[in-house]
Amino acid sequence: MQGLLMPSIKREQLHRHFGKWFRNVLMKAEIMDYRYPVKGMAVWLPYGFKIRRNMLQTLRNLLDSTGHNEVLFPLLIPETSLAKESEHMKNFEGQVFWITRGGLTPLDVKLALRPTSETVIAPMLRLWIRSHADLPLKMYQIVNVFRYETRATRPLIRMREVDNFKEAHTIHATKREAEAQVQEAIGIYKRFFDTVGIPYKITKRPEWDKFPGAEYSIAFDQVLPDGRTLQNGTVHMLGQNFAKAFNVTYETEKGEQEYVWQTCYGISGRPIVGMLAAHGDDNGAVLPPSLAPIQVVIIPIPYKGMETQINEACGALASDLRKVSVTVEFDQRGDLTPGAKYFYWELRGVPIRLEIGPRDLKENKVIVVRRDTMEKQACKIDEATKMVKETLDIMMEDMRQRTWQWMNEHVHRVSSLDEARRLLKRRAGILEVLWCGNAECGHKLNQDLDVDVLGTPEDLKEKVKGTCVVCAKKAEGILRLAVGY
Ligand code: 5CA
Ligand code: ZN
Repeated sequence: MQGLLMPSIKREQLHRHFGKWFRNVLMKAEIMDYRYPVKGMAVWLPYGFKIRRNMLQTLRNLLDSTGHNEVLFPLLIPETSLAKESEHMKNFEGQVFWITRGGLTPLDVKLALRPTSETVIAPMLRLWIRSHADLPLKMYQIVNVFRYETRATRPLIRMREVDNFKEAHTIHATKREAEAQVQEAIGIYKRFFDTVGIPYKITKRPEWDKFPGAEYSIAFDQVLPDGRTLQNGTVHMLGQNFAKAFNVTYETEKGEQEYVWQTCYGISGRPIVGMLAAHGDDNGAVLPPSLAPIQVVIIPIPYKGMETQINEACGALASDLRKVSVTVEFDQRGDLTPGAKYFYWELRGVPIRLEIGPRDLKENKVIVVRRDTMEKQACKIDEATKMVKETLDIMMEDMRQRTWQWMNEHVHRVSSLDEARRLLKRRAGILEVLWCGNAECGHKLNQDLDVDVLGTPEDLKEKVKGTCVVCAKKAEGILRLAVGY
């Protein structure tokens, strides 16, 4: 794959040209090749695949440790199932890839490639659930889903084949338990985003923008460097809508039949965008140590007559680091200068670079370079493992703090439409306005400001005082607005 990546790479500016920067990094850092001949579908490259796997494993661990069981349902949905819940069908019908033939034979019942899996799971719940003793059921699957998106497709952000879709589905006896599950899911996602160093605002989507078939939807949004927001994941309260459509009931302790209550929550590959955007710089990716496939790269600085000694010192250091579970790459490529190697690994965002040259070796030293700040420090070779471990921890914490600070600086409370317009013009991020609670005023904001209505804060407990920014009636709460992806 060498042809893709070497060496005359034009650097792109993260903040001025985020879109270009992002595509450049995806390709040049060997994360994803988006040139596949079907729109909205892409190829994971080796380095990207490792990042993807680490991210996926992080979430899998969180779900496993909170009582979710991993399962795998089929890809195809008979039209009769997809059509059962009317809101769901209304919304997804136009977004579905349909299979109408098996070979040359037309199918009696059209089959949909799953756009998500509520209607895949529901018919099975009917078979599995008898009584309250069978509940709760908490499961998840990691699959590809297909959506014939009509808005502009973009790598990872808006795919038509959404791969590594991590969807959880839970079934409960009571509304209270389902509500509690929504809260647990929010907690799990917070931990997930914290672990991978992605900041978020948690917002309840407005009534008119909830997941089709849900009672309400809660989303995690992040401000990207271009001021637009990215929805990195959502948690939905499904209520009894699907249970009623599919007639999924259970017998209560009193012997009565009741419909079950459901929740679902999902995260796609989008957080990889979020992670790259949150930490990257003009030199490329900066990966958080928690996700980096390679945490440390060791680069020998060759010197005539000392090659063997330098390589031996580097090799010994690599094996010491591996012993303490640090992932290391010892870059021994003979055809590249140290400078070319720096460039190569910087682009890929490897958190720490270690260099050993002739003078360092004489002084028993190693040079430690942090990717996030590019700070250089010398350290004794026999203290290097300790230093690396500590630096990885410090970096993780620093990166998390910087990105949260940046995000918080891009959330603005505004009190007039003029102010909102001004801020939107300079792509300032998320705006918070006072709102009367009426959908009409929400739609008006959407139209007049050409902005998306994210919804009402779930992460703020604040009694508001004042008037609606649109109609000047008494405000009932805050509404968040942003230009979304
Ligand atoms: N069944 C529910 C929970 S799994 C569901 O499908 N929810 S969703 O439609 O909101 O999708 C979950 C998350 O997937 C979204 O929050 C968004 O971050 C991501 N997502 C949705 N559509 C796409 C797409 N076309 N490409 C990439 N990511 C997507
Ligand atoms: Zn109003």
